[in-house]
Amino acid sequence: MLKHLKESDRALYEMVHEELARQRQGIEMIASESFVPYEIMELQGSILTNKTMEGFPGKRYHAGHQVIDKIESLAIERAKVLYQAEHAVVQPHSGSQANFSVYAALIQPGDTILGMRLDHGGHLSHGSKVNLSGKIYNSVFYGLDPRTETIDYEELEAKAREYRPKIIIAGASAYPRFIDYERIAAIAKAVEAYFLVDMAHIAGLVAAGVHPSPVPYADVVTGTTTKTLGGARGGFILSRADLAARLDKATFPGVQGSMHMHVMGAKAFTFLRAGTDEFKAIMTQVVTNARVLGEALKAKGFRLVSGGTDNHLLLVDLRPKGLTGQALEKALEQVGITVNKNMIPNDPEKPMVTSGVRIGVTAMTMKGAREEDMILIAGLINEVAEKVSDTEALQQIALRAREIALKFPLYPGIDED
Ligand code: DSN
Repeated sequence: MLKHLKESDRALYEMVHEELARQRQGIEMIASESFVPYEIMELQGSILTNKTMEGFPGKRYHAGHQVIDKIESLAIERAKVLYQAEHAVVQPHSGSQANFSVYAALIQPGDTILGMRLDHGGHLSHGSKVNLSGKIYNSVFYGLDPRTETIDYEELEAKAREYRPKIIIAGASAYPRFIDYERIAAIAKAVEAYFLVDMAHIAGLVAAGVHPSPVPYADVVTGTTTKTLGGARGGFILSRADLAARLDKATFPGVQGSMHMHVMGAKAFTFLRAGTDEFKAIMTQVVTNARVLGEALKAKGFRLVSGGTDNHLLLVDLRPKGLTGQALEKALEQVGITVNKNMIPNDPEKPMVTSGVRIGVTAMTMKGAREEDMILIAGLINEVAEKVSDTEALQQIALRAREIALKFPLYPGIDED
């Protein structure tokens, strides 16, 4: 791996190897992470990076597009087939960029958008005031029902009727439950709003058919090819055919310039792989692992926001353990278990402290972890929670965490040249 870099930039080469060792030896549980197959790294490191290209297949602003047209068309066709969508845009550099393309396509600056509160699990690009989406557009929010900690659809409807948004956004970064797309679509129709679903976190689960698809209900669906899709680092958009031209134009020249052809190649492979039985088996295991981990943590006295999970992640309320998210994240990091602190609904703590952690199982499942490993990991998380300040105990737990991580070789032999 990186044999040329090894000669020309030893310091950077060693940093990459240091990170490889961290990924191999650690228990990775950041909910937006996964481990990509070799093909993704090959494509993202390929000569495709050399080509500058703007426009769309058959209508380009640079010459030499014969092969590039074929690759982009392949990625588009595979995305459409995978999600049974009428149109796909595969140029967005990220999920956030994809969302901005949708806004640029469908609404004007100053128009109102209705999204899920960031501190209830929504995403920055859904109108947060600290994000450009909340500065350009007039953003209003819905949240969770405090009793069930699931989306408060009545509040969503009331806000939709009060503010008459031009777009209603569903989708989240830290929401462990199914979303009732049919119900939100009906609300959007009643107030004549577009319905956008950002399925970035669950795109792999949807592709595998282990999570309901928003495509039949939404006007537009955005996603990323990372996270549960486990592929290229980028975004994409799906829509009905009648919105195709507006979404294309909003992406280029509206929001982006040239596209990233090496990532485009990797996206084409991502969409192919996500349609295989092997991928479906991994996603099925992701859902099982998340459920088993959640039950095991509950048995140890942790509280899960909404009581459980339907997808790849858990939102854990640490107040019953007398801990903040910041304290547990730090202690877990010391033993090689990587999670992120996360606000829980109506969190009394500040965003850099929080009362919760978000735990995802995609990466470890892609490495090969199964139910029995989830139970062991839950046990370790509990031990850490009970000994956050006991350095000696944490050192002992770290040895056991490393043993679990090393059961699943990551990219064996990749560092041998
Ligand atoms: N939205 C961030 C996350 O969920 O971790 C990054 O994709």
